[in-house]
Amino acid sequence: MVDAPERGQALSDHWRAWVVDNLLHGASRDELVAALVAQDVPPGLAKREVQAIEASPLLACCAQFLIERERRDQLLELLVDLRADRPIERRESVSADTLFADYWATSTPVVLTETTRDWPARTNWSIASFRRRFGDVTVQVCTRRDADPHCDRNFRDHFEEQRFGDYLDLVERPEPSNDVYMIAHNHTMERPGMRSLLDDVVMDEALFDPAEAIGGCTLWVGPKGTLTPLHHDSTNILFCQIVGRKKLWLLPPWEASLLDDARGFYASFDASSPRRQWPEAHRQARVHELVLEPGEALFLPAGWWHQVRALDASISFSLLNFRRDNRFDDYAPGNTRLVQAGVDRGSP
Ligand SMILES: O=C(O)CCC(=O)C(=O)O
Repeated sequence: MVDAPERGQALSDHWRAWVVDNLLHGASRDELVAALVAQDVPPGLAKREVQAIEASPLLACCAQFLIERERRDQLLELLVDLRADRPIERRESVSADTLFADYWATSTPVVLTETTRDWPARTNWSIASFRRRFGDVTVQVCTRRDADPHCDRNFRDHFEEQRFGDYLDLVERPEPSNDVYMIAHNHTMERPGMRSLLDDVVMDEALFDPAEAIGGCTLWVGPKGTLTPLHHDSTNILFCQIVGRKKLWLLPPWEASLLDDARGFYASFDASSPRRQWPEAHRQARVHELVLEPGEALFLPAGWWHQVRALDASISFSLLNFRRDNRFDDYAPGNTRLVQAGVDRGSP
């Protein structure tokens, strides 16, 4: 029981909201009056309140929103049912036309096992070679991550400039750590001292625009054990795992329950934890788990939820500079106008 149903000669706000909720979900006036009376609300007051709420234009307005929501939910459920057990495909590589038609346009992830086969990065990139080539370059990394459970959301609070060589000493430590991580937001590829890395990347120019590589490509370097929590992006990404392995948990954007408690780009739970520990609303969600081996690339469509754990000291390289408009900034379900205004009842 949240509070007493009665406040003087009226129902409390909580109980009024309870009446609205139940009317919208099909309860009858008599059922609601009986339930309120069972909570010691005088019968006359219970009947008056339920009748007043039934007649309110606010209830009609809420009903209209619910109808619209139910229609969209039906559409999402149709999509979920149609795609239910489709596993994530693994292919050697695909042409630009196939990628755009079969994966981009259908929001379908795919692992490409041979896409980076001819990249000099495959032989030239390692922690040791990065130290030799770039050890004295000043880079930015995220530090003190362990002290902040929302370190990825608060990434700016964790920025620190370091000599790359000093950072790589931390990356090479054998014990797993999520305390330091060079992430996309550190904009490493935009540092003049680091741009020669692009010479080690072979872009399919039908798929990617090399002129957009600076700003459109990102580097992730971290120790074994880094964890990027469950989130989505608003761009399509070709995520290339160059050194070490990473484990990923993927959920499609149409797993609609995740939208309800998303905040910003982040979901509310740890997809790697046992399912029984997830919020009840998400326990039926279909999760795809996969490990990217060194050299493998994942095409990850905009909106797909992903959580990433480094199984080894790791270097990953992402390309976003597709030859298609790749900004879906309007897709921000965890940050809609009313969520920003703080009126979401689910706000933490
Ligand atoms: O590799 C990681 O830790 C995270 C990668 C990621 O989330 C991304 O590329 O959007």
